[in-house]
Amino acid sequence: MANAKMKPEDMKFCAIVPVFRHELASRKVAETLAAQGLSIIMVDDGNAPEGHEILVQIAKDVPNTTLVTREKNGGKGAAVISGLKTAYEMGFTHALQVDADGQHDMEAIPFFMKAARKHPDDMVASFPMYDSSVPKAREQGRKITNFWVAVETLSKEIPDSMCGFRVYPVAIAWPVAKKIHNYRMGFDIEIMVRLSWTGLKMRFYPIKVKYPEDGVSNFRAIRDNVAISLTHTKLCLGMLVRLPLILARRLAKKK
Ligand SMILES: Nc1nc2c(ncn2[C@@H]2O[C@H](COP(=O)(O)OP(=O)(O)OP(=O)(O)O)[C@@H](O)[C@H]2O)c(=O)[nH]1
Ligand SMILES: [Mg+2]
Repeated sequence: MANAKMKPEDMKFCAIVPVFRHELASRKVAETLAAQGLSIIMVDDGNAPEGHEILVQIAKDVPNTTLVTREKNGGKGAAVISGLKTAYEMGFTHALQVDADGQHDMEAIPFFMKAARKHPDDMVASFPMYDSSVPKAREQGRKITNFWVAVETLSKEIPDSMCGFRVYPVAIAWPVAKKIHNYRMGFDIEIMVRLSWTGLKMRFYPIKVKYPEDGVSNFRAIRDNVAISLTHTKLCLGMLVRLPLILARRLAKKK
């Protein structure tokens, strides 16, 4: 793997922030990331002209912010793929993916960066700790996804695949991400499962998540849940194809 034996001093961190209809909340997110010394790749996922102007201004105001503009809205997955491509091209070794709506506890960033520095060749990801503001249906959907991800990876190594707060080792994640054609909410799940299939070690830590920061959610119950179900169907088939490989790797690990 390209990142093997990477030394902590060679690591170059950035944050990827996909933005759709969250341009107002994203300023505080960007300022907090910059205050932690992070370079920022903000992806404008086809926002309306007024939203785009706000993001242009944020990129001017907040140090080390690069704005990637997608002409048309493509979905969260499409936005993160654009962000990872830019991170790869700019030479960043690690990318912290974080939502623009400020749902994630930004105070956890130093902890996650420290974990990534300690384990530069691994994926450092999160599982959500909700307060009472979480919609029950979303919590239920997450449990169903957790079940299917355990089937798809034949393991319990991924306690959560939907939380959009995670640190990717870019040289490993980008080659996988660029082959994924899952541009909406299924992306976070699919890349996690596919990275697990490559044998990438994953480390999970809790993060506090609240609902909602600015009241804007792009999650569409029917459209996104249908897409997520299709994602699981595809990944279950993918698991069957890779079954010998997954089992062989499991056996090798046990020895
Ligand atoms: N859903 C969605 N999000 C997008 C899109 N493009 C970029 N994003 C960003 O992806 C992140 C996740 O979107 P949210 O609408 O917060 O979706 P979510 O966090 O799964 O849903 P909630 O838990 O209801 O907030 C945010 O930073 C969005 O601004 C898009 O087309 N659809
Ligand atoms: Mg959100």
